[in-house]
Amino acid sequence: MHSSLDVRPEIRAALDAGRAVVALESTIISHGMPYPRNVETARRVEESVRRAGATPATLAVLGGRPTIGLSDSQLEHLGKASDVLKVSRRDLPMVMAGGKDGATTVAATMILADLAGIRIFVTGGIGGAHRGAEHTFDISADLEELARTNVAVVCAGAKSILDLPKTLEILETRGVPVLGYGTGNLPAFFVRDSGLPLDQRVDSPEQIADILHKKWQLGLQGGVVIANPAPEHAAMDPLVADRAIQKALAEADEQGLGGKDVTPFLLRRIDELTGGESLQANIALVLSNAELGARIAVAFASQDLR
Ligand code: PSU
Ligand code: MN
Repeated sequence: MHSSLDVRPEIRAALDAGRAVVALESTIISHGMPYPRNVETARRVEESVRRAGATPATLAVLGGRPTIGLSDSQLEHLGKASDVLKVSRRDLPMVMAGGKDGATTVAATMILADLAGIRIFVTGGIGGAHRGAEHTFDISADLEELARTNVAVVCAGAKSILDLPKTLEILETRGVPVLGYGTGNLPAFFVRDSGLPLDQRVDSPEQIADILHKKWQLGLQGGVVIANPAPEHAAMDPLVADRAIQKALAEADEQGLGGKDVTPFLLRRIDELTGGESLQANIALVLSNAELGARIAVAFASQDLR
């Protein structure tokens, strides 16, 4: 275990024993959902991982220390405090040197999970190439991380605030498998189907765990995206979602937003514009991803023992 990490004893014990552990990110808590629903959801997500037989580990940087597994009051702090930084790969050293608190993005969570030896990570949606990326060069560091760090990311695809075709092209170029769970098309977060075909459909956690083992046994560097469509009952009507997304994108453009502020702004505006409907969908899909991620982690750990 890397010496810069603070690891909760429960998680260290599970890792040492080769039991299933699931990493969870914290940017979704600090910058992806409003208080108090964010903290409530973070707790339910941990619970859902436990129910499916794995140990949850929410990751963040606290007082400059990369922390694997948060206490209840630490979760509350991350969800409530307004000065928690959004931390991606490039930000990690500064937040550590400054002794600050940071919520980790998909990219930074993958890095810390990898250092801790956690191979399965659950979130809502990954970052990707933004619309207009050919002019702005705004492409999430998440894609770069997926190309280099050996952690599997269970998500509901990505929101169509992004340019999803470009996002898939980049993942293909960088050698990142995208597996549709029970679907042949990429899910688009609130919306179950983006209409974009994937090359690989998978139908069981065991099949996914086997693919992960094969990839890493061969020494193929990088992650895998496991795209799980939002539960039917909570998914949004594509037209309703799209209207909110278009409006939020136009506002971001008017305000000339750039850099790390773009994604949190869009997430917040879409929640506001849909009067909470998108937040409901968001919560339901994260819970569903947590259950799937835990089942994959259990299968992955048991295949490890063979
Ligand atoms: N997309 C979502 N919800 C999120 C994020 C993205 O639907 O919470 C967060 C994740 O933490 C992701 C980050 O890693 O935003 C990507 O930010 P950026 O586009 O600035 O790389
Ligand atoms: Mn960006």
